[in-house]
Amino acid sequence: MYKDKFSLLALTLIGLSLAAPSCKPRNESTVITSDAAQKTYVAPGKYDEFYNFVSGGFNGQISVYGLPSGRLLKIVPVFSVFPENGYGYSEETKAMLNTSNGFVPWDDQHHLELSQKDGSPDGRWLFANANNTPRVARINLASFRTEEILELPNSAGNHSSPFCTENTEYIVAGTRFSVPLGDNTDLPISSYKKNFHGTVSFIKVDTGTGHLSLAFQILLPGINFDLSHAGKGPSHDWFFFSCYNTEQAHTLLEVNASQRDKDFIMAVNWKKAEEYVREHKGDVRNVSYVHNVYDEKTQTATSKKESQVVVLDPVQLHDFVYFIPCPKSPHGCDVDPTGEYIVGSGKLAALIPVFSYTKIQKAISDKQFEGDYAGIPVIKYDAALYGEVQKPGLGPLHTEFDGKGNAYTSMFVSSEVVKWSVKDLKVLDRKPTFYSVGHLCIPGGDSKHPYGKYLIAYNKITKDRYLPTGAELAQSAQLYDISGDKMEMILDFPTVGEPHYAQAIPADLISKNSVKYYKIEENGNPYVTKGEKAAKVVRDGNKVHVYITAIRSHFAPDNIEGVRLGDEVYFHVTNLEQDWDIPHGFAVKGAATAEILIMPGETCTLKWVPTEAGVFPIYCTDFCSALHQEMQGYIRVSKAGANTPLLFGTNLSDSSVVKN
Ligand code: RUQ
Ligand code: CUA
Repeated sequence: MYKDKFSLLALTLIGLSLAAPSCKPRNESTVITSDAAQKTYVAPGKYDEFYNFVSGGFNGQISVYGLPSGRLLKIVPVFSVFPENGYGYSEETKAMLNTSNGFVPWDDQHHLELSQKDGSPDGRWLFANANNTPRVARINLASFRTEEILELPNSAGNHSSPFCTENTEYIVAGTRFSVPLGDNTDLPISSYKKNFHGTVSFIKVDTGTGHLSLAFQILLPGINFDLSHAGKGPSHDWFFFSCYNTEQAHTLLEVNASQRDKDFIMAVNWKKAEEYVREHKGDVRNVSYVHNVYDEKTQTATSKKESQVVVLDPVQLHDFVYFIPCPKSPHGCDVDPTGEYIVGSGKLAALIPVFSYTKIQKAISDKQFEGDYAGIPVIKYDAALYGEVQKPGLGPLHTEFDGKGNAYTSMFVSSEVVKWSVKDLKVLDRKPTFYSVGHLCIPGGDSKHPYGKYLIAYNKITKDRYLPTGAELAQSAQLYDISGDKMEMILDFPTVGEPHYAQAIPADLISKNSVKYYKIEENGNPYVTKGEKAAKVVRDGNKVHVYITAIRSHFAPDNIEGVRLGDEVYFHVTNLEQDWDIPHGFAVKGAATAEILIMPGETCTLKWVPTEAGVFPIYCTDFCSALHQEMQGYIRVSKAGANTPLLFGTNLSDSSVVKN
């Protein structure tokens, strides 16, 4: 995604061509050692050591891999409909994708963050951002399902998100685009400097349920917010955001937003902000946003419209927002495990600045400001700076940590990962990536206690790494063993979509809690059928509700008559199985939706509006038994106004007419 931007900037500013062949690292032949295969080999039937949750970028989903094997285990749909299991198509899940702009069945998913306890990932939830129509999502890691999506008002592109505080008190959401806010937003684009604003949002996470609520927003000048990370340990009360386009350009940003020598890291004291909210110092603004929650009990998502948000203005309310100059168009904003060092990665900078939390605090109390930017104090660069990593490589983007005092930064332009020591800022090692690396991930690598051991590079350009598949190639992730002094590349594995940030966690923190099936007695779906005997078809005006059960290897009923053109048919399919890994699928010919995949013990609803009279097959789509292929039936549709009697069952003879 940065390729075009970089080609121009690199030519003009770095004097280096970015045309694809030149981004090929030079020492390619030296990368693989002989025991690489052993290090990544997970024998058949054996489990991987880590789960790796990888954002899907423009596919709007999350993919789950095992490490070190790189095996794809699952795709979890979040912001995009998923015909594979009916997410966003079934009546139960449609509401998940509601927004104030209506049903938005796609998004651009960039960053993931695992929930944390005491600064370590706890395996409960995974949070995801949507970069297009501003939203955050919460995925339950027991069910691997998206349970909640919260839209963000006063935002236009939620890129700087969904990073969380040490105990998951909050996740944040900073807008990528600044836009006009308030009642009148129909304004000339050229009035950017005067009328456009940005916000960052703090979203409260309920410790018990994980439920999200928009706690407050901070009103900010019209610049772009890119990435963020929470402080930890001593810096627990603070959050750090990278900002670019402090030039406030609204056109040709690749040139116009690269004028200033430094942009900013923004430091926010969220504890202080909380105080202001508690003291009602915020402004309650009328807005409109949608909050969607999937209820495990009813197995159904509902949407709620929300209409207010508390906005804090740091120009009026002092001492909780500061800018720190950071060279040059910073992207990644990463905090080391001790919480003392904040790393800003200027995409166009020839060095990596590392800021000190202690010095920032001292600079604030000594008022070492170089002035203000739009009314917000700007701390002097030198007063906040711990030091600079000199000559790290070209195009630094993101930094992760190994918990042993080392940092690893991705270099987009020079296609490499660079390892450096946080204490003395010396470069210790560099290894090529293939090619143009974006994000990095080390298990626990942005937490207080990284697990080290592996590093994964998520590359933007694949070129010649895999068999060609037409104009679009698989994305390429690369696994490095980082347990020794020198990094060692041990595996390439293709990924789906375009991965940005990722998270990894020891497998047992999640696998031990994994749902195996849902207890049928606890099924609270209003359309459940708790046994074959209860199966029925009910007409309600032009709506026909089919209460149908699935168990190896038949549906009940599997013959249905009495539906007429003009009817809407709702197949409420209950999977009666009480065993792990026995979903049934359900599809009907000509349905303008997708299949639904029903987990054992659950009920799921497919809506079908027949478009012609005739007899239509229904069948199970998931190969569930030796007689899976026999798991089928028919539904008859008569002309509008016909008086075909309602009839349903299994083993029906010519005379078995059921009145309803
Ligand atoms: S981005 S490659 Cu996180 Cu959207 Cu940096
Ligand atoms: Cu049920 Cu195949």
